[in-house]
Parts: sequence; structure tokens; C-alpha cells
Amino acid sequence: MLETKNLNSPKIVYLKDYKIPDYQITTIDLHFHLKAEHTTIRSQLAISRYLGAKPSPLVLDSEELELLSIKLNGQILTEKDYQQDTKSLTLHSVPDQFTLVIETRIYPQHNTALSGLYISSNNFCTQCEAEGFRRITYFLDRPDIMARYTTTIVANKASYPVLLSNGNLIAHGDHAHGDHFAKWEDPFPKPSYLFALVAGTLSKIEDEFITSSGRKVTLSIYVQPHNIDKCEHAMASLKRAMAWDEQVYGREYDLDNYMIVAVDDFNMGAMENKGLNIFNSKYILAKPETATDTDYQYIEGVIGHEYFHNWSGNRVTCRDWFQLSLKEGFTVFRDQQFSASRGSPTVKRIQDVNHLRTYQFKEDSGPMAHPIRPESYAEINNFYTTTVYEKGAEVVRMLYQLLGPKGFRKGTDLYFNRHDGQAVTTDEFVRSLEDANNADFSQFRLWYRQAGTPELHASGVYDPKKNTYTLTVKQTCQATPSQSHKDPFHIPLALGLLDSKGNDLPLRLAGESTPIAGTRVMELRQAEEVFIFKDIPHKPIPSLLRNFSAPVKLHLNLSDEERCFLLAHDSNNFNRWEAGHQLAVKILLNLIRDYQQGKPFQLNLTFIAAIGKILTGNEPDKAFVTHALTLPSEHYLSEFMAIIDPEAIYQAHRFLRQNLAENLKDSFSAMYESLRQTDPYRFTPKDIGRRALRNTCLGYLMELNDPDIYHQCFQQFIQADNMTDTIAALSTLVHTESPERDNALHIFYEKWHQDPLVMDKWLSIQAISRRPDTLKIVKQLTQRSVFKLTNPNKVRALIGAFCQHNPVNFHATNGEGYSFLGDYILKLDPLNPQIAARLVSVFNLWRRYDNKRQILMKEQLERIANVSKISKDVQEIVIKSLN
Ligand code: B3K
Ligand code: ZN
Repeated sequence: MLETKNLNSPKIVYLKDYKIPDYQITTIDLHFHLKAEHTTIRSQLAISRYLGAKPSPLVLDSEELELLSIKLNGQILTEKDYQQDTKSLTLHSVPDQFTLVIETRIYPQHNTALSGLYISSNNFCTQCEAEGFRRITYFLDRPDIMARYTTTIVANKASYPVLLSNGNLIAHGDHAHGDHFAKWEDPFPKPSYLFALVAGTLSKIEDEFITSSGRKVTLSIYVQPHNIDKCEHAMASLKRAMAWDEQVYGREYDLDNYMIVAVDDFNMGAMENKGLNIFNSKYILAKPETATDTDYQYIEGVIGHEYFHNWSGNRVTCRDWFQLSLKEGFTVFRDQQFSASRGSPTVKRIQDVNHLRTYQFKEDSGPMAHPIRPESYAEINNFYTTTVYEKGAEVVRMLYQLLGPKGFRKGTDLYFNRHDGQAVTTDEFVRSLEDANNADFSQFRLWYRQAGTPELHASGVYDPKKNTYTLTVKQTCQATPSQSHKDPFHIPLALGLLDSKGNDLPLRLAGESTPIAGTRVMELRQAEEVFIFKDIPHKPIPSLLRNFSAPVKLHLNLSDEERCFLLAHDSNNFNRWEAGHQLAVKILLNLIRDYQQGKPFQLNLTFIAAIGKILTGNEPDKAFVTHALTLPSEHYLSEFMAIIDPEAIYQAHRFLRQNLAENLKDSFSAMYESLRQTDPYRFTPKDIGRRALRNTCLGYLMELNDPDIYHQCFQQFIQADNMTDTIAALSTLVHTESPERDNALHIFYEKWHQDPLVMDKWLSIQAISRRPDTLKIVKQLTQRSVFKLTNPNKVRALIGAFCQHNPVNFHATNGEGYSFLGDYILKLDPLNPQIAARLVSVFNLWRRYDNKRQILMKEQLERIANVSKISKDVQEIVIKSLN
């Protein structure tokens, strides 16, 4: 066990302890008098005891609130009537039904945690999920308390001309002393985490959307006035998302207005507050000169995500925070479908799978492993994880595959109709899908309860006499913290068998009369399953787990030639990419071993030829080619090593990239030239693919360390009319020692230093440079005025980028990367525990490194653990990491 001075374990909340609340709050009438130095809030609550609940004290949640007064049914309460501590306010005895009026004071200017009501660029904004509302007023701050809100905002008219909250504006006007007010009413009962307020100097763009039933919805995007020229893409994305949700899920928007506000200081991407989304400006602001194609795609995806929450999250919400994946997993699945419909579905799937396997599989293998419905937490904000979100989406995707699009839609229709206006559990979601389809997902529910990544071991035997192909699939799952035993999962395994020309063989199992053409989904339920396919004319090449039909690790022995064959011929484009990717992983792991054993690196001609063929093969989907040419990341490769060796991974990666560049130089050059931009920037799938492939070719060519190519790269940097091409050039120049590098960084800074989002790119690019002096440069950058510790985007851009995306430098054996991160965690924790906790997680896999690195990382964890005042956010992760 851990021996540190100050780690008293924080209080743990358990799913098994969930109890329905004794009291309900039906309406809340809020009155804010906003002032930056202090804000006063009057909250009037209509409270009643639930039928059947015994009289009990009323315990309201609170955090950092100053209580000014309480009145119960008009009577002022005194200190003998209630009890207060740092976390709650308890009224000992209350009637069955009553009105409570509470006055509170808070200090938004000092709120650096960015939870509750705070100030960003002189404007007021809120973030209440998960438990920020209790930092605004005393409340039953839990998602199963759904109330109707009215909100009156009073503020100085000159400083805060725009006053927004959820729902409809029902009154506004002027007050004395230069103040004005606005009154908002939200007709839909909602949990407190969806409350929002914004006040400030903001400009807006406005548009409208006519819903399928003919209602007009006014759409507004509010930004700081100087950003007004960067909102169009966000607005267009919103309209597309609204139309898509009607077409695909039959979900119509329900209020007469939909507002989005962009703020610079925000802990995460965006927040789906009812009718008033608040966004990190990174996911709103874009114009070709300042935002890359990837930024444009993220904006579209996040706008979609928050919009889709209006049904999957807001109209039907979570009973408690253990059910977070109910809204997040489902909504991520929905936003993935939406984005897939906007470009190449294969490429979108490749991106999502890459992300899942790089980050979620890691989480599953470390101390923070948890099921998508966790059993316990100390700080719920630590559970907004890739497991809850992305693995949660994979679980919904499996349900979608098992039911098919029509069955799934029947299920979601039932779910939305049955539970509209309710706070429910993941179990109720699954039950709706079952009931609508007469399906049985009892075994499938294990995906919600069991953590860990299942592994499939598949092998096939062909019998030429019987013309059968027997596929055996065994499943296992490693133990995770507090779950040593795992039962077999219910797993959809999509597959095809390829004939010698690369066509899918029709698949017929024993006992079936007609074969199924194309991809077939087999269902695994037992620890071992055997499938015998009939009428197979010759030994096929198996293409398993098509489209990554389940979040598992698949082990299947194929030769390099078979993988190259799949890369060239598989009818499933995802699996074409996967075959090349698996081959690259295998080659890189061999190179890593060679490096560790001091052997010289060997070329793999089969791989070079296969990549060459993709590059010159006239494939129409250029984004697909880009992915096929991109090697598995250093981060992802570490997943396959018992003891992670960042240096060996880096050297192997470098060698293979250089090798490909040397051998395919002419093809890369020719492709680079042929994809030159002729028209002005456009955000279309075709143009995005073209730019991506061209820049990938540039990246390879830059591996050749050729001064002419540096020059060519610099020319691209100078001449580009869009940020995608500018950044592509800069981010490869930054690894070099060339004069072009410093020159380009300088020019970029001079041009963009007034634009914080563009400066984030400038910081990140330098932080992930492969140059050995990177940490020194990063430290210098922390001293520049463009870096601000209180701004999460800056912390992520510089410190996060260095520690998470520059493994070879961060893990330098002198330990300086580790102590740098330790320093910043300690500086950040008192300011913003959520962001500090995210950074601490970088150390989670410390046990997977060699002894020397283990000791150095552990030292930092212990150093953090020994600090006297540490947030429970950071504490929870440090304890799990060390124990
Ligand atoms: N629901 C928010 C995330 C809130 C995170 C709180 N720590 C954004 C989203 O997932 O849509
Ligand atoms: Zn979400």
C-alpha cells in the first residue's frame, strides 16, 4: 500500500449506493445580479417530498458558496434551523411541500477552476456539468432532479449588453444605474448540469432552420466581436446536423431558438446546455487562413455532438453519473455516423479506430481501467474518459450491427418515446432496443459491467476434401483493477472469406440452405466458437473483424503476402487499410527488437512494394491513400511492448519512414507535384483528401534531409493560402536544424500572435519537435506572453503536447520531462484541478517502462502525493496509479 503523508483516501461514491431522492424540486426561479468581483444569486425553489419518502433532513449540495440568507415559506431561517459544512447545507426538518428562497454570493473573477460561473475574456459564462451548479447556488445537484427553470439576469448594460440563459426570452428592459435585465424561461424540465448563463459583449451571426414539421428555429452563434468572420462553418454544420438528426433518427428540435456561445477559456470541447450550448472557441472559429481541414472536421463533429445531445442527453438524461455513457457513448456514436455521412465512411472509421486503439486500449491496460458504466468514483470529472465516450460508442455500434439499421431505429424510437423527460440508466436504453426487436441482450450487457479489452485468437483450417473452412475463435480478457474474472462477451464478428481473385466467397454454414453474399456477421458468445463454412472451393484468405466490428484485439496469423493481398483486394476498404496497418506494426516491432539487440536495420521489400503500389495505384479516395501511407504512431506501437522503450520505437519509426522516402522518392515527388492546388481553398471531401495526401508526401520527402526539399517546404509555407498547407509545412520543418525552421516560426509568430487559437498551433508544433533541445524550448515558451497557465487550451497545446505527443523527448532518461510535468501539475492543481488531473494521467502507465524510468516517474507521483493540499481530482488518479 501507498505510504505518503497526505493521502487520506477521498470519499468514494458507489453505484450500488444509488437511492432515489427523498425530495423533488419542481421549479427553480433564479435571479442573478452579475458583477465580476462578486455576484449575488437569489434562488426560489418549489420543493416537495416524494410520495412514500419518510420525513428526512434536506441536504443541499454546495461548494465555495457564501450563504447570505434562507427563507422557508417566507420565514427567515436562523443558524439553529440548518447546518453548514464545506460541501452541503442541511435543513433538519422541512414540511412535505414548501418554498425555499436562498441568497448566495460568489466570486466569478476568482473562479480559475472554470466550473460554475466564471469569467472568460471579460464575459460571464457557466459550466455546470458535472457538479458545477452547486458552485452557483445550493441545490440537489444530481441529474435525476429535473426542474423547470426561469432565470433573470441583471447586469451593467454597457459592459454586458448580451444576457443569455436557457429557453425563451420572456422579458427584458432597463433598470436604474445603467443596469438592464433579461428574463428567460425554459419550458423543458432539466437537470441542473444543463443550466447555462452567458453575459457580455458579444456579436452574433443568425440564421434559421425549418424543422420537418414546419416550425421555424432561430439559430445564433455568439462570439467576441473580432471573431465574427469565423462563424460560418459552425453555422452550416449546425444546420446539417439538425437535418441529419431528423432524417436518420426522426428527432426534431424542440425550442424556437438554438444559441451557441464561443469562449476562450474552457475545460473541454463544448457543453450541450439546453438551447444554449457553450463551446471552447477552438470548436467554433474557423476560416481557411486560420483553421486546418482537421479543425473544420472537428468543428462539424463537435457541433453535431452537442446538437444531438438535445435528444440523447437532454430530453432523455442520466439517472446518475455512473450512467454517463448513456448519453456520451450514444451521442459519440451518433456524431461518428453524422461525420461518416459527410465524407468517406471508411476514412472516418479508420480515424475512430486509430483513436480508440491508441488511447482507450491504453486506459484499459492501466490503473484507471473501468467499465463504460463505472462502479465507483471519487471525482466524477475523472470519468469523462475515452472508455465512457469512445468505447461507449463502440458498444452502441455493436448493438447497431446486431439489430441492423432498421431494428436499431425501431429501438431508439421506442427509447426516446418511452423515456422522454426522464432520467434513466443504460439498462433502460438496452431494454428499449430489446423490446422493440424482441431481442435478448442479457449477455451483451456485460459490456457495460466488465472493463478490459477482449482478445480474440482466430485460426482457420481448410479441408480440400470436404471443401470446408473451419474458423475457430477463442476469446479471453485480461484482469483489470478490482475485476480479476471475466465472463465471455457477446461479440459481433463481421467477416468475409476471399477467393484467389480477391472476391468475397458466398458464406453458408452447415444446416443453412442459401449462402450469404459479402460480409457476414457471426455472433460470438462462448469462450470458444467454431464456424464451419461449406462449399469453399479452395483455401480462402480470411478478412476478419471487418470495419472493426467490436472493440477487441484480434490475433490471426497471416503471412506478409496474405496481408499485402488483403491490402490490394479486400472488398472491405477498412480491412484493406487494416491489413497494411497490421503489416506495418509487425515490421516496426521487428525493427524495434533489432534496435534493442544492436542489430542493423533490415529493409522489408514486400512492404515497400505494397506501399508503392498504393501510392501509384490511382485510388480515387485520396484520404484513404493518406491513411494507408501513414505508419502506426509511436504511441500506438508502445501498446504492443511489455516494457515500453520510447527510444527504440522512435528509431525504428524513423528508419522505416526514411526507408520508404528513399525507396519511393520519385513517386512521392510526382504525387506531391500532381496534387498541387489550382483553385482557392474549399472544404470538400475531395479537396481535403488531396491536401492530406500531398502533405503526407511532403512529410516523407522531408525525411531525406535534403536542403532542396527544405526549400520547397518553406515555399509551401510561404505561398499557402490556407492553414492546412501552412501548418503541414511548418510542422515538418520544425524537426529540422535548418535556417528555414527558425525563419518560418518567426514569420508565423509575427503574422498570428494576436490570434490565440493559431498561437496554440505554434506552441504545439514546437512542443512535438523531435529535436533533442525541445524541452528547453518548451520551457522558454512557458515564459512567453502567448502562454497562460489559466487557459486550458494553452496548457494542452504546450505542456500536454510535449508530455503526450513527444514520447522520445518526454521520456528522456535524465527524468527532466517527468519533473517538468510534475512541476506543472503542482502549479495547476490549485488553479484548475480538472486540467491538473488530466495531466497526471500521463504517468498512469509508469509501470510499463524500464526500471530507471519507473523510479523517476514514481518519484514525481510521490512528490505530488506528498503535497499537503491536493485536489481530489488529482488525488484519485495518483492513488490509483501508485497502489
Ligand atoms: N457533456 C460535456 C462534457 C462535460 C465534462 C465535464 N467535466 C460535453 C460533451 O460530452 O458533449
Ligand atoms: Zn457529449
